[in-house]
Amino acid sequence: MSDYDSVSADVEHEEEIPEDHPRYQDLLTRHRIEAGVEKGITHLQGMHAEGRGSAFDYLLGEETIPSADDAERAAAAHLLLAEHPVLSINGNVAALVPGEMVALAEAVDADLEVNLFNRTPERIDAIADHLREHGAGDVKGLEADARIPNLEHKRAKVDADGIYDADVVLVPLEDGDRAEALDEMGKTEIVIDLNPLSRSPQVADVPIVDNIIRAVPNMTEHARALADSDEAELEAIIEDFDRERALENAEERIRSGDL
Ligand code: PTJ
Repeated sequence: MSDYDSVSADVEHEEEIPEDHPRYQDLLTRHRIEAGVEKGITHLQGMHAEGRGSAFDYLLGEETIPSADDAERAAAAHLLLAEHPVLSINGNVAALVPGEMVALAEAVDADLEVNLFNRTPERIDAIADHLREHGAGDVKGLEADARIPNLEHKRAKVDADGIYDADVVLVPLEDGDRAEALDEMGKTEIVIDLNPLSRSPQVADVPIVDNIIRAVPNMTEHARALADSDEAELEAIIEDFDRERALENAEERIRSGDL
Protein backbone atom coordinates (compact mmCIF):
# COMPACT_ATOMS: atom_id res chain seq x y z
CA MET A 1 0.00 0.00 0.00
CA SER A 2 1.38 3.46 -0.85
CA ASP A 3 1.34 6.38 1.61
CA TYR A 4 -1.45 7.90 -0.46
CA ASP A 5 -3.69 4.84 -0.14
CA SER A 6 -3.59 5.15 3.62
CA VAL A 7 -4.76 8.78 3.75
CA SER A 8 -8.51 8.82 3.39
CA ALA A 9 -10.01 6.76 6.18
CA ASP A 10 -8.80 8.07 9.53
CA VAL A 11 -7.94 11.73 9.03
CA GLU A 12 -8.87 13.74 12.13
CA HIS A 13 -7.68 17.16 10.96
CA GLU A 14 -7.63 18.35 7.38
CA GLU A 15 -3.99 19.41 7.75
CA GLU A 16 -3.14 15.69 7.77
CA ILE A 17 -4.19 15.37 4.11
CA PRO A 18 -1.04 15.85 1.96
CA GLU A 19 -1.53 18.74 -0.45
CA ASP A 20 0.37 16.91 -3.18
CA HIS A 21 -2.06 13.98 -3.07
CA PRO A 22 -3.48 13.53 -6.59
CA ARG A 23 -7.03 13.54 -5.11
CA TYR A 24 -6.33 16.27 -2.54
CA GLN A 25 -9.39 18.43 -3.22
CA ASP A 26 -11.74 15.46 -3.17
CA LEU A 27 -10.27 14.13 0.10
CA LEU A 28 -10.50 17.58 1.66
CA THR A 29 -14.12 17.91 0.57
CA ARG A 30 -15.04 14.50 1.93
CA HIS A 31 -13.30 15.29 5.20
CA ARG A 32 -15.11 18.63 5.60
CA ILE A 33 -18.52 17.05 4.94
CA GLU A 34 -17.80 14.27 7.44
CA ALA A 35 -16.66 16.83 10.03
CA GLY A 36 -19.80 18.85 9.27
CA VAL A 37 -22.01 15.84 10.01
CA GLU A 38 -20.13 15.20 13.27
CA LYS A 39 -20.61 18.84 14.33
CA GLY A 40 -24.36 18.74 13.63
CA ILE A 41 -24.02 21.21 10.74
CA THR A 42 -24.43 18.96 7.73
CA HIS A 43 -27.36 16.58 7.23
CA LEU A 44 -26.55 12.93 6.46
CA GLN A 45 -28.17 13.50 3.06
CA GLY A 46 -25.41 16.03 2.48
CA MET A 47 -23.03 13.09 2.07
CA HIS A 48 -25.10 11.74 -0.81
CA ALA A 49 -25.22 15.18 -2.37
CA GLU A 50 -21.44 15.47 -2.06
CA GLY A 51 -20.92 12.03 -3.64
CA ARG A 52 -23.00 13.07 -6.65
CA GLY A 53 -21.13 16.34 -6.94
CA SER A 54 -17.79 14.61 -6.69
CA ALA A 55 -18.62 12.28 -9.62
CA PHE A 56 -19.52 15.24 -11.84
CA ASP A 57 -16.38 17.10 -10.76
CA TYR A 58 -14.28 14.10 -11.76
CA LEU A 59 -15.86 14.15 -15.22
CA LEU A 60 -15.29 17.91 -15.51
CA GLY A 61 -11.59 17.35 -14.84
CA GLU A 62 -11.78 18.91 -11.34
CA GLU A 63 -11.09 22.37 -12.71
CA THR A 64 -12.96 25.60 -13.34
CA ILE A 65 -13.79 25.42 -17.03
CA PRO A 66 -13.76 28.75 -18.96
CA SER A 67 -17.58 28.99 -19.17
CA ALA A 68 -17.79 28.54 -15.37
CA ASP A 69 -15.26 31.34 -14.92
CA ASP A 70 -17.46 33.56 -17.15
CA ALA A 71 -20.47 32.62 -15.01
CA GLU A 72 -18.58 33.45 -11.82
CA ARG A 73 -17.68 36.88 -13.23
CA ALA A 74 -21.30 37.51 -14.30
CA ALA A 75 -22.47 36.41 -10.85
CA ALA A 76 -20.07 38.87 -9.22
CA ALA A 77 -21.44 41.65 -11.46
CA HIS A 78 -25.04 40.76 -10.47
CA LEU A 79 -24.18 40.76 -6.78
CA LEU A 80 -22.38 44.12 -7.05
CA LEU A 81 -25.32 45.70 -8.90
CA ALA A 82 -27.97 44.28 -6.57
CA GLU A 83 -30.04 46.41 -4.19
CA HIS A 84 -30.21 43.60 -1.66
CA PRO A 85 -28.05 40.54 -2.39
CA VAL A 86 -28.36 37.49 -0.11
CA LEU A 87 -26.13 34.42 0.04
CA SER A 88 -28.03 31.32 1.12
CA ILE A 89 -26.19 28.80 3.32
CA ASN A 90 -27.14 25.15 3.81
CA GLY A 91 -25.37 22.39 5.72
CA ASN A 92 -23.00 21.46 2.89
CA VAL A 93 -22.08 25.05 2.12
CA ALA A 94 -21.37 25.77 5.80
CA ALA A 95 -19.11 22.72 6.07
CA LEU A 96 -17.23 23.32 2.82
CA VAL A 97 -16.72 27.08 2.50
CA PRO A 98 -17.73 29.00 5.67
CA GLY A 99 -14.90 31.57 5.64
CA GLU A 100 -15.07 31.90 1.86
CA MET A 101 -18.81 32.74 1.99
CA VAL A 102 -18.12 35.38 4.66
CA ALA A 103 -15.40 36.88 2.43
CA LEU A 104 -17.75 36.95 -0.59
CA ALA A 105 -20.51 38.58 1.49
CA GLU A 106 -18.04 41.28 2.52
CA ALA A 107 -16.79 41.83 -1.04
CA VAL A 108 -20.31 42.42 -2.44
CA ASP A 109 -22.01 43.75 0.71
CA ALA A 110 -24.48 40.86 0.92
CA ASP A 111 -26.43 39.28 3.77
CA LEU A 112 -25.77 35.68 4.80
CA GLU A 113 -28.89 33.62 5.48
CA VAL A 114 -29.09 30.05 6.78
CA ASN A 115 -31.78 28.30 4.71
CA LEU A 116 -32.14 24.55 5.12
CA PHE A 117 -33.87 21.79 3.24
CA ASN A 118 -33.97 19.62 6.40
CA ARG A 119 -34.66 22.44 8.85
CA THR A 120 -34.24 21.98 12.63
CA PRO A 121 -33.58 24.71 15.22
CA GLU A 122 -30.43 22.85 16.35
CA ARG A 123 -28.90 22.83 12.87
CA ILE A 124 -29.83 26.46 12.25
CA ASP A 125 -28.08 27.53 15.47
CA ALA A 126 -25.04 25.30 14.86
CA ILE A 127 -24.58 26.73 11.35
CA ALA A 128 -25.05 30.34 12.50
CA ASP A 129 -22.43 29.77 15.25
CA HIS A 130 -20.07 28.13 12.76
CA LEU A 131 -20.37 31.12 10.41
CA ARG A 132 -19.73 33.53 13.27
CA GLU A 133 -16.62 31.51 14.21
CA HIS A 134 -15.49 32.17 10.63
CA GLY A 135 -15.96 35.93 10.88
CA ALA A 136 -19.64 36.52 10.06
CA GLY A 137 -21.40 39.40 11.81
CA ASP A 138 -25.16 39.31 11.39
CA VAL A 139 -26.49 35.93 10.25
CA LYS A 140 -30.08 35.78 8.97
CA GLY A 141 -32.44 32.80 8.81
CA LEU A 142 -33.08 32.44 12.53
CA GLU A 143 -36.31 34.45 12.55
CA ALA A 144 -37.89 32.71 9.56
CA ASP A 145 -40.86 35.10 9.66
CA ALA A 146 -41.73 34.79 5.96
CA ARG A 147 -42.42 32.04 3.47
CA ILE A 148 -41.44 31.21 -0.08
CA PRO A 149 -44.83 30.74 -1.81
CA ASN A 150 -45.78 27.38 -3.36
CA LEU A 151 -43.41 25.30 -1.27
CA GLU A 152 -44.28 22.91 1.54
CA HIS A 153 -43.89 23.95 5.19
CA LYS A 154 -40.35 23.94 6.66
CA ARG A 155 -38.33 24.25 3.47
CA ALA A 156 -40.19 27.46 2.67
CA LYS A 157 -39.08 29.36 5.78
CA VAL A 158 -37.03 32.50 5.15
CA ASP A 159 -36.44 35.87 6.80
CA ALA A 160 -38.73 38.71 5.71
CA ASP A 161 -35.75 41.08 5.62
CA GLY A 162 -33.48 38.42 4.09
CA ILE A 163 -34.15 36.05 1.19
CA TYR A 164 -37.81 37.13 0.98
CA ASP A 165 -36.77 40.72 0.32
CA ALA A 166 -33.67 40.00 -1.81
CA ASP A 167 -33.44 40.92 -5.47
CA VAL A 168 -30.40 38.71 -6.14
CA VAL A 169 -29.87 35.39 -4.31
CA LEU A 170 -26.96 32.98 -4.45
CA VAL A 171 -28.28 29.47 -3.80
CA PRO A 172 -25.47 26.92 -3.91
CA LEU A 173 -26.12 23.14 -3.91
CA GLU A 174 -29.84 23.74 -3.89
CA ASP A 175 -32.74 21.34 -4.23
CA GLY A 176 -34.67 21.81 -7.49
CA ASP A 177 -38.10 22.56 -5.99
CA ARG A 178 -36.87 25.44 -3.93
CA ALA A 179 -34.73 26.82 -6.73
CA GLU A 180 -37.86 26.84 -8.92
CA ALA A 181 -39.98 28.48 -6.22
CA LEU A 182 -37.38 31.24 -5.74
CA ASP A 183 -37.25 31.71 -9.48
CA GLU A 184 -41.04 32.08 -9.55
CA MET A 185 -40.72 34.87 -6.96
CA GLY A 186 -38.91 36.80 -9.69
CA LYS A 187 -35.52 36.88 -8.03
CA THR A 188 -32.30 36.87 -9.96
CA GLU A 189 -30.97 33.48 -9.02
CA ILE A 190 -27.33 32.41 -9.07
CA VAL A 191 -26.89 28.65 -8.59
CA ILE A 192 -23.68 26.71 -8.00
CA ASP A 193 -24.15 23.04 -8.93
CA LEU A 194 -21.77 20.53 -10.49
CA ASN A 195 -24.62 18.80 -12.33
CA PRO A 196 -25.64 20.97 -15.32
CA LEU A 197 -28.74 18.79 -15.88
CA SER A 198 -30.09 19.34 -12.38
CA ARG A 199 -33.23 21.51 -12.17
CA SER A 200 -31.54 24.20 -10.04
CA PRO A 201 -28.96 25.31 -12.63
CA GLN A 202 -31.58 24.82 -15.33
CA VAL A 203 -33.80 27.53 -13.79
CA ALA A 204 -30.94 29.83 -12.71
CA ASP A 205 -30.25 33.18 -14.34
CA VAL A 206 -26.58 32.40 -13.73
CA PRO A 207 -25.81 28.67 -13.54
CA ILE A 208 -22.30 28.05 -12.23
CA VAL A 209 -21.21 24.49 -13.01
CA ASP A 210 -18.16 24.26 -10.77
CA ASN A 211 -17.16 22.91 -7.37
CA ILE A 212 -18.20 25.37 -4.68
CA ILE A 213 -14.70 25.06 -3.23
CA ARG A 214 -13.30 26.72 -6.36
CA ALA A 215 -16.32 28.82 -7.34
CA VAL A 216 -16.76 30.99 -4.26
CA PRO A 217 -13.14 32.24 -3.92
CA ASN A 218 -13.11 32.92 -7.66
CA MET A 219 -16.35 34.97 -7.42
CA THR A 220 -14.78 36.98 -4.61
CA GLU A 221 -11.69 37.63 -6.73
CA HIS A 222 -13.88 38.82 -9.62
CA ALA A 223 -15.94 41.00 -7.26
CA ARG A 224 -12.80 42.65 -5.91
CA ALA A 225 -11.46 43.23 -9.43
CA LEU A 226 -14.81 44.76 -10.48
CA ALA A 227 -15.34 46.82 -7.34
CA ASP A 228 -14.57 50.14 -9.08
CA SER A 229 -16.51 49.39 -12.27
CA ASP A 230 -19.44 51.62 -13.10
CA GLU A 231 -22.99 50.37 -13.63
CA ALA A 232 -22.65 50.29 -17.42
CA GLU A 233 -19.57 48.04 -17.25
CA LEU A 234 -21.28 45.63 -14.85
CA GLU A 235 -24.41 45.57 -16.99
CA ALA A 236 -22.32 44.81 -20.09
CA ILE A 237 -20.75 41.79 -18.34
CA ILE A 238 -24.22 40.52 -17.43
CA GLU A 239 -25.49 41.14 -20.96
CA ASP A 240 -22.56 39.22 -22.50
CA PHE A 241 -23.13 36.15 -20.34
CA ASP A 242 -25.06 33.40 -22.10
CA ARG A 243 -26.65 30.96 -19.63
CA GLU A 244 -27.61 28.40 -22.28
CA ARG A 245 -24.09 28.31 -23.64
CA ALA A 246 -22.66 27.89 -20.13
CA LEU A 247 -24.91 24.87 -19.49
CA GLU A 248 -24.12 23.38 -22.92
CA ASN A 249 -20.37 23.84 -22.47
CA ALA A 250 -20.44 22.10 -19.11
CA GLU A 251 -22.47 19.19 -20.44
CA GLU A 252 -20.19 18.92 -23.45
CA ARG A 253 -17.11 18.80 -21.19
CA ILE A 254 -18.69 16.10 -19.02
CA ARG A 255 -19.65 13.97 -22.04
CA SER A 256 -16.42 14.30 -23.97
CA GLY A 257 -13.82 15.33 -21.38
CA ASP A 258 -10.33 13.95 -21.75
CA LEU A 259 -9.78 12.03 -18.50
O1 PTJ B 1 -28.37 21.27 4.64
P1 PTJ B 1 -29.72 21.03 4.03
O2 PTJ B 1 -30.69 20.41 5.01
O3 PTJ B 1 -30.31 22.28 3.42
O4 PTJ B 1 -29.56 19.95 2.84
C1 PTJ B 1 -28.62 20.21 1.80
C2 PTJ B 1 -28.67 19.14 0.68
C3 PTJ B 1 -27.46 19.37 -0.21
C4 PTJ B 1 -28.60 17.76 1.31
C5 PTJ B 1 -29.99 19.29 -0.11
O5 PTJ B 1 -30.10 20.61 -0.59
C6 PTJ B 1 -30.07 18.30 -1.25
O6 PTJ B 1 -30.54 17.17 -1.07
O7 PTJ B 1 -29.58 18.73 -2.41
P2 PTJ B 1 -29.56 17.82 -3.74
O8 PTJ B 1 -30.93 17.77 -4.32
O9 PTJ B 1 -28.82 16.55 -3.46
O10 PTJ B 1 -28.67 18.70 -4.69
C7 PTJ B 1 -27.34 19.00 -4.41
C8 PTJ B 1 -26.64 19.32 -5.74
O11 PTJ B 1 -25.37 19.87 -5.41
C9 PTJ B 1 -26.39 18.08 -6.62
O12 PTJ B 1 -26.82 18.36 -7.94
C10 PTJ B 1 -24.85 17.90 -6.59
O13 PTJ B 1 -24.34 17.48 -7.84
C11 PTJ B 1 -24.38 19.30 -6.26
N1 PTJ B 1 -23.11 19.33 -5.50
C12 PTJ B 1 -22.71 18.51 -4.52
N2 PTJ B 1 -21.51 18.86 -4.03
C13 PTJ B 1 -21.13 19.97 -4.72
C14 PTJ B 1 -22.16 20.28 -5.65
N3 PTJ B 1 -22.07 21.34 -6.47
C15 PTJ B 1 -20.97 22.14 -6.35
N4 PTJ B 1 -19.95 21.89 -5.48
C16 PTJ B 1 -19.99 20.82 -4.66
N5 PTJ B 1 -18.99 20.59 -3.80
